[in-house]
Amino acid sequence: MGAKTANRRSIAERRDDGEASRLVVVSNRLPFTSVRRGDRFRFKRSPGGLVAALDPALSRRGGVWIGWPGAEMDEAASAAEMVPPPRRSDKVRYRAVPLSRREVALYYEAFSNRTLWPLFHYFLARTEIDSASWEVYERVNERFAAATAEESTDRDLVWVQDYQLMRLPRYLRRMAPHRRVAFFLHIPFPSFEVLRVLPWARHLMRGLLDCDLVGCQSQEHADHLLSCAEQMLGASVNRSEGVAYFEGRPTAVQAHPISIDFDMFDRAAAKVGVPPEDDDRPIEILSVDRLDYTKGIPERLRAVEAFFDRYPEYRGRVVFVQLCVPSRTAVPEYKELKRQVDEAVGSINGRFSDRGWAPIRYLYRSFNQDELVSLYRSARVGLINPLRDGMNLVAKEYVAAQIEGRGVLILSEMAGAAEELKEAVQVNPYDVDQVVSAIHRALVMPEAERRSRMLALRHRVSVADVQSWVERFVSCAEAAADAGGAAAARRAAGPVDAVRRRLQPWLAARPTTALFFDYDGTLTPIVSRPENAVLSATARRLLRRALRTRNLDIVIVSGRSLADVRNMVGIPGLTYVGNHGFEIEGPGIEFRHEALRQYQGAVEMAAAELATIRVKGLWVERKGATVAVHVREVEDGARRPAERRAASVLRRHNLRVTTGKAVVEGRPPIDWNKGYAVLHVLALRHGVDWVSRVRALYVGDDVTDEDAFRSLRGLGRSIRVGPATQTEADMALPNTAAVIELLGWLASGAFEVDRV
Ligand code: ADQ
Repeated sequence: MGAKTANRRSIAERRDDGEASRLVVVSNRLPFTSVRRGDRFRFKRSPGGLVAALDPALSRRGGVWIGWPGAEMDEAASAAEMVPPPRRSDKVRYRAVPLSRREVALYYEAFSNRTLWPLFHYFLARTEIDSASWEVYERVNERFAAATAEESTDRDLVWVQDYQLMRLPRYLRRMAPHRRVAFFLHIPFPSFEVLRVLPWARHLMRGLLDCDLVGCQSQEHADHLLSCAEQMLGASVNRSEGVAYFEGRPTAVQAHPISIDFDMFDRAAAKVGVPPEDDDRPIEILSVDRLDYTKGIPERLRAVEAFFDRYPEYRGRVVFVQLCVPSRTAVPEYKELKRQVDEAVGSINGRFSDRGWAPIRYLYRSFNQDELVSLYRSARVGLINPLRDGMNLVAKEYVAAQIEGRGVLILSEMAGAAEELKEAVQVNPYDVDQVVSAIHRALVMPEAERRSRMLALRHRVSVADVQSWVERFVSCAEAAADAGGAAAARRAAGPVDAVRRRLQPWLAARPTTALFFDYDGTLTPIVSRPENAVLSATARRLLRRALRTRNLDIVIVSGRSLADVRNMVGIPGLTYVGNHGFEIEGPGIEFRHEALRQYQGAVEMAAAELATIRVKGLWVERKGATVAVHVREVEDGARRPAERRAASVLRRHNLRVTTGKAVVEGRPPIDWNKGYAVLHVLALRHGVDWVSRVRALYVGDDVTDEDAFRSLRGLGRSIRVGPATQTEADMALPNTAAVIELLGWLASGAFEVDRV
């Protein structure tokens, strides 16, 4: 079934019960600018592909477009006056979210354009980190969410656009838990290592994971988003299905490459006459960009200069046409970029110009569509090599205008478009030599090769145009929302989610978290021989990550000897508690209980006597401070008597006897256990008044862990692993796998989100 059919049917289904499912588009800007003229507003329509694509979809289905009208908040005007008055026949309404001057400065110019924009385009050095602008970004997103909640119903599909509104879904979900929400990111989604630079990265991720669908420009961006969901929030991710599960609900994460109105460009190009190939006029190489540092204009100009140096025979025969649309002209960085570009063009033209020929034609203004198409049409080469770009529509527009298939597209491999436009000559825009070679190759490329490449590109863009982008996105969003509702209900019942939901607000209320994990039966499943209880690679990876997580303190607690448990886990830097608490070692802690020396002789003598017991399957483990008799491999009928015998030997040596899972242990008869050890560690690491600053959580499965559960009652929280038993613990998890899943979430530090 094609996307179109799926889309129509789902709309029809919803109309059966009388009310239509409308499309509610939310974007930073409305598709027009409201300008005050006296006591009324005038509306100037914004040009652009997105407006042209969404408008027909909105009119077909009916809906609302919510956004900022471009005008500053106006004491004298209400939001209703800032949008065109609705007419009875209109199926589309507009809702203005007015912004104050300060909000525009901090939410839009600062956080959106000086923090998110450079960071998401991998310009770390240009990324400003400022909590005041983050605060305003939050508040504005909340306000957009309130307007959206008011304007939509649970039948509608809310479609949020772009990086200015990444927190909106979080607020909307709180205000309207059953809204169907989808999000499309027009810019690249960066890799984990880049995104983590942002102190509020987790908050953004949470915002996105409150959607039913998040669409990215390319599969690579979608993959980055899934990794960040996993690593920052501990979400469980299914890469092959493209789904992240978080807080009991799934979010589909998919590539939905945006496109252009192919037919419109194709028709417009057909109206423009094209000069014959053997014309004497210089060959044109065309670049079209908003003047933005991500587009790599100075880098491109360096390549142009290097080209005329390396291939002097093209002087007088080739002209580079650089079109720039003015952009963000009030921002100092953009003013500086403009100066840099002006200077570079001047210097290259000064160097090479000759008898009426200049190597660069530089046009700094906006062009209307016909002028643009005519330039595309006459250019032999489209040089589209941004340093980083979400998609880059110019590349697709150039292709659509090549109706004879003569032109060559040189495309940056850093643009989202590179994933689709495989037949372009692809370049690394930072590699000036490679760009120079690509220009030369394009100029000498035989016509047959040019045509086969360009016709293949045209086919790709014509079948995936912007109308099919809208339809496919909407139908995938509806499918994800409908499937997600059911899946959310199923998963919400999951034990890890239940525990996570209870822990989240509790953990978030203190700056530091101390996590205590028992080893056998908690981090690893119980096996018959202790030496076989090997930590899984996943558990080890998560513990390593947890060790690096800010404000997280990890302690491994075990009945094993200290050396043994340290060796089994094998991660330096953690705190280890061995021998049920008699030995502790970790950063800044070196502890052996003072009574150990006193009872060492008794432990050794008991161990020697126990070693003389001849029962098949029974074996004795000397653990230094304590001794254990293992009976798991003793056959059923003989186990109880063997346990009794071992216990009586231990008692005779004045040792305290504890019975665990198929093990009898003897230890010094002093009041000390895992529970005391846990409190001791907390006091040593965080001071005696740790309760006011630290959340302590203990996870264990054994009877000896009950001491820790008891010690933490009222001070911390505890989780018992395994089948329901009588326990002192507050919560339960069914098995080791569930513990590891919870560890993933804890290691991600996701619970910290609400601490801010
Ligand atoms: P932009 O960064 O604005 O968009 P791009 O995709 O290239 O980048 O779109 C630019 C648009 O402006 C094109 O439609 C082009 O025709 C037009 N344009 C460029 N120069 C012009 C000029 N001098 N006069 C008139 N029009 C001009 C963001 C992301 C992109 C993503 C789009 C859409 O940064 O990566 O492709 O959104 O999702």
